[in-house]
Amino acid sequence: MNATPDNFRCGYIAIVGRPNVGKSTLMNVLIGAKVSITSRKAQTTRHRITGIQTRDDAQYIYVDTPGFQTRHANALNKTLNKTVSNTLTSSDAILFLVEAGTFGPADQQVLDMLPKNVPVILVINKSDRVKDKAVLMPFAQKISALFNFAAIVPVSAKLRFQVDALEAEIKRHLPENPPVFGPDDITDRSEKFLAAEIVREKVFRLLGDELPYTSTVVIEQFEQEGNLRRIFAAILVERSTHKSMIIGDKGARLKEISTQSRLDMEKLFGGPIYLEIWVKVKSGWADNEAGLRAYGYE
Ligand SMILES: Nc1nc2c(ncn2[C@@H]2O[C@H](COP(=O)(O)OP(=O)(O)OP(=O)(O)O)[C@@H](O)[C@H]2O)c(=O)[nH]1
Ligand SMILES: [Mg+2]
Repeated sequence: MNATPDNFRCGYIAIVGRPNVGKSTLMNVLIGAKVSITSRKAQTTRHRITGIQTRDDAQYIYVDTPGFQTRHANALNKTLNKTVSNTLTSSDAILFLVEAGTFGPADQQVLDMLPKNVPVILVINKSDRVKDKAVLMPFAQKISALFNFAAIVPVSAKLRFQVDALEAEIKRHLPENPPVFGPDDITDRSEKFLAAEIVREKVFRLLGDELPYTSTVVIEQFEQEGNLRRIFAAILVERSTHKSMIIGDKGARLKEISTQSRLDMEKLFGGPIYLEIWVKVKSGWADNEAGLRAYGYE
């Protein structure tokens, strides 16, 4: 192994913004692997999750956070918000994401939480959606008047537009430090955690807006035998009506959830997967702090 160069840089970069602006999508393209789940629905990310990118001269430790919640005041959302504020103060740089052309009260609320002693880069995501690029400039100017940003970078996480430019900007703010993780590490989370998240993503994606966001996934068994991983997952829902929605007509939807999950797991873990998924009714889990800890919410 080569020795770490003297001026190697390494640091933590928090990714924050209101729900659905593309935080997880951006982190995945920055690290070149899908460790954080994404969907069209707001409130997809529920756990702090790191994504790691190691270059010859720097290691970037990104921290994806749940979109800051303002609408509901249940225990789950309070826990999510606490996760976000704890992450901010311990970062070397912050990416504050907004959606090109929109800045509302939910964005303002996140902006108000940002610490003054950490460099904040304003990232204007989804710029591919703006047909008339001339409107981006006044939009950027309007927001930059609200805070002392270290830089402003318009990107499209989806099209990978300007992602390299963003990385170069981030690097300037990383302290000189040896790497914290190994060169091949892509996250600090276990395969068991990632497996549960992949199933949750498929539930989110395949159920559209029918299913209330209070459903979760637990891995009841995770065994590895040589290259084969055997995974038994349970989807927990609040009501029996939700259970039948997930199972679908003659089990068709659950089968689709299972197939898509398995394919993603095979890609991420690099080996064959045997996957069984059960649906269980367990009401009230999102309103109970002890229950949240039991399901892995910090
Ligand atoms: N057009 C376009 N869509 C994007 C872009 N980046 C993300 N999206 C889409 O925006 C939606 C939300 O993306 P996520 O990455 O899940 O957003 P998030 O900010 O992590 O959301 P939460 O975890 O719920 O707070 C998904 O449907 C993405 O495909 C982009 O650059 N352009
Ligand atoms: Mg997310």
